[in-house]
Amino acid sequence: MIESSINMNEIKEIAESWTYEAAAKIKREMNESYSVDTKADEHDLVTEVDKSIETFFADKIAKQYPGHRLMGEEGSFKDIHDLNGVVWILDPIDGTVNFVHQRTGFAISIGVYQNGEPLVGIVYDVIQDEMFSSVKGQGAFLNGVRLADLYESRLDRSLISFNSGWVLQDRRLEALIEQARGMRSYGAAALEIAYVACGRLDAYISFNLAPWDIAGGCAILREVGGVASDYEGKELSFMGKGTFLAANPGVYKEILHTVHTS
Ligand code: 2AM
Ligand code: CA
Ligand code: CA
Ligand code: CA
Repeated sequence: MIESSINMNEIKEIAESWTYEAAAKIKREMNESYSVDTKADEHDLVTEVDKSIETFFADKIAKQYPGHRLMGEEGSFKDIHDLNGVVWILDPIDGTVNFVHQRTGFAISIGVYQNGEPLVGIVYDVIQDEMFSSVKGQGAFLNGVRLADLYESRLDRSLISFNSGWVLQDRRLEALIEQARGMRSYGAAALEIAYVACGRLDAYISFNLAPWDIAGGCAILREVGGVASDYEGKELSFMGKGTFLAANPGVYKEILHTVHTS
């Protein structure tokens, strides 16, 4: 498929409208009783709602774009072994622990990628009604208002976010805690990347993220000049799990320097 045959603006408009529809469905379903299961361990939850939202998008995409493929967290990823053509990388609910325990602080995340390159990004905070979106080469938006390009900030003036548990795994994070202005933790990777894009955070770090956690946020971040890679500075593959660093461009350089010297 050649890129000129793809209408990125149409994809963004349609993805946004499906996302609003899916969000209304989540809000209805969260007020009814739904089953909650654990996946790998007690930290890792999945609900009936996660699955029903993935099915909602699978049906919509198959009907509207039969040539596109879906890589979703709740099962559809199993059929995807490469990023050839157009792939919708979906997290139906990012921040499921927040969804179950806090009933806020979760998002729908979509990255529409063509041959591994981001075309469209969507990260929607369902309860706060904040729609972060982007189209390749056309900028990123929060509720339709264009986000400013990130200027190069400094680590000593930065807010950094990661799950506090990661400190137990990688003591190099202690140096960052010392050097940053402050730490935050939201428990929803897609939102935390979107927050880096809009300047609420200057960096977000994780040691175990999948493509659907990061695809939407990375598409958005790129449009404002933010940087994302794995924690050692290597390029992301969007196939398989790994470490992750998203940051303001100035802070990114300082974090990688700290990682490699501590
Ligand atoms: P999820 O809610 O879609 O599972 C929590 O800090 C963040 O990391 C969330 O974005 C969560 O996504 C993601 N995450 C990825 N893998 C995880 C895992 N094995 N257990 C818990 N959260 C995970
Ligand atoms: Ca999950
Ligand atoms: Ca996720
Ligand atoms: Ca999820």
